[in-house]
Amino acid sequence: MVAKEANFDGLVGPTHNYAGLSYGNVASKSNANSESNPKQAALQGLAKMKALSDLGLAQGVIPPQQRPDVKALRRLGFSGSDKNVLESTYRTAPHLLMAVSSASSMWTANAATVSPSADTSDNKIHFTPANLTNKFHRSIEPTTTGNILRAIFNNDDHFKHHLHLPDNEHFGDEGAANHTRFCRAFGEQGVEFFVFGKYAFDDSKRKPLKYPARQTLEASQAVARLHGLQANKTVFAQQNPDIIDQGVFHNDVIAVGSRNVLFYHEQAFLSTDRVKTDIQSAFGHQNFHFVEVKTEDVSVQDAVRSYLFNTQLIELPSGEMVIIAPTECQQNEAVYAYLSELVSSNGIISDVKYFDVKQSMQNGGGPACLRLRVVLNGQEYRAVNQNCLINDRTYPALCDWVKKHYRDKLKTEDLADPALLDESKIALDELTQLLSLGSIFPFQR
Ligand code: SUG
Repeated sequence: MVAKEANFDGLVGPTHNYAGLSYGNVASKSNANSESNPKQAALQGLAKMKALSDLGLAQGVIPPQQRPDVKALRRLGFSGSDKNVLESTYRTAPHLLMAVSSASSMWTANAATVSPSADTSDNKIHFTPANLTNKFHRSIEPTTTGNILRAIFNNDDHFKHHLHLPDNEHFGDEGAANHTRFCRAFGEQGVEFFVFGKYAFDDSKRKPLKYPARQTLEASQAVARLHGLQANKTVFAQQNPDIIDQGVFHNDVIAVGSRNVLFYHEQAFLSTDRVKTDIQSAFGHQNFHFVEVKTEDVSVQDAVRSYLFNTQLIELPSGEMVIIAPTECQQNEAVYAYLSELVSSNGIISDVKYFDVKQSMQNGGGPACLRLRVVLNGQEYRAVNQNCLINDRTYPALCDWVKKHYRDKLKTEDLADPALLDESKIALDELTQLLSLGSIFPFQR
């Protein structure tokens, strides 16, 4: 088998809700306290996974984390039975209960940074879970993320797992949401492109004034070092601080790349010319396509609303490149016009396929947020836990599992219901058996 790119999507967890936890993420704030539908959210995500698998792509699934995270609340001084912990947190610090109940691990673009074996010094695939320090509700994900990745990619000959970076803003790391890889063919040495929001060590450099920059250059450099990447095949670029202040909280909200294509908004980077020169010189003399979207065609605001760039650029087995977009892109006039023109004229991207992932979108998570890309050659693919791959057997089993265990309505006040905690534990215990993952959750250890 030639090397191919697999997408590992996060399965939405049973506590999916809208708590308005992410300052700087416009959708999260504007849908705060709306009623969510966890069952629909999980089924929407699974439908996207199955569709990509049916298109001939390798597709995997990453399980949700245990929420509410009662252990995190105990660490913050709440005590007694689990029921008491939930009740007293809800009474005295409801915002904490919301934070430890978030199903945010579904956005697996933030789970880790992954470097394929063709790029690393020891020819293994390297994984570094993201520490997600900028948001408390996400900072409780990385340890379990590491356990989950080790259970899915469980083979020391092929996979190298690192500990997440030190839990400090200085090394704020949001994983693959700010990382893209370019290559001629997936199995060949590629160029790894890291986009950061600010310098951790130099206050004289520009940074956003209103919203936080979640990724630092220091963090990106550390990940590149850990993965043993070659300096002349690694590019670091600063995100435009002005667009972070307009709600572009990760680079994958304003740019997406694959193979020899970078699709991006003209305002995405602080210095676009420099980005283009650096990528082209690292890529070498082969053809590289910079597909730049002008503000007059699509404003930053429309890009943020529709998630035009939080799309997946996938390569079908026929070699065609296709965009996987959320239906919000169809509903936005400027964006739909742009995409229709793009596929009819540009010759690089041949089609757009639209998916309804609205439950996730309302928290600021589009199709690209929901997936972690892992390039795998034949041996590596066979070394992956095969029960975590989506196919005609696992897909219906996972849909049945969701239908059996998930609620179809959830308000933030329901998070204090001890029955939700029990339901989630029972569901996750069954899921780990379905996916043959062993004991990965704290309640199983
Ligand atoms: O970290 N939203 C997530 C969305 C992550 C999207 N990921 C990428 N762009 N790769 C975040 O801001 C909102 C949760 C809430 O408000 O209930 C949230 O965590």
